[in-house]
Amino acid sequence: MKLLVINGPNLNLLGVREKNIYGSQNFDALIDMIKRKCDEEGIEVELFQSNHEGVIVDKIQQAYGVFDGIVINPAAYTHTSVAILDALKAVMIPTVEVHISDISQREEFRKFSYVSLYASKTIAGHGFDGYIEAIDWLKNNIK
Ligand code: CA2
Repeated sequence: MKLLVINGPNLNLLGVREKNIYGSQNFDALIDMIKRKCDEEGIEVELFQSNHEGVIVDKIQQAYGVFDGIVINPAAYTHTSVAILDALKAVMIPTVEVHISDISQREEFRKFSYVSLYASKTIAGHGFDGYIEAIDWLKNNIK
């Protein structure tokens, strides 16, 4: 199984500020944790982070026919991007959406997710563990 893990804008700054919301571990720790998990499970994984909406759209388009599943934390684009939603709908790759924080308990503008209109599952508020849960879900549910 081949998974693509996409992280959106500013997630590369994890552990720098807002530690009360996103925890104190940095982005490298997140990447290491995901790589270790996929290694243990015998899953091939590519990790991708971008601060640019169109670059994320390009990456999703290029995933067609290459990846069996996508784990995506679209970060701020969660709440704004019809383009990312449309790209996911176009490639039709099984997708799990992850948020480190519980977006349902934060500001009003974070409560709506465009990506959740396509994602098979949304995991929010479980910290970094949400990515592990997403990988497990895809492993157990991809035919
Ligand atoms: O909870 C999540 O994972 C989010 O996707 C994180 C995004 C936020 O815009 C979403 O509403 C929820 C923010 C990503 C990183 O933001 C940082 C802000 C300050 C310092 C470090 C990271």
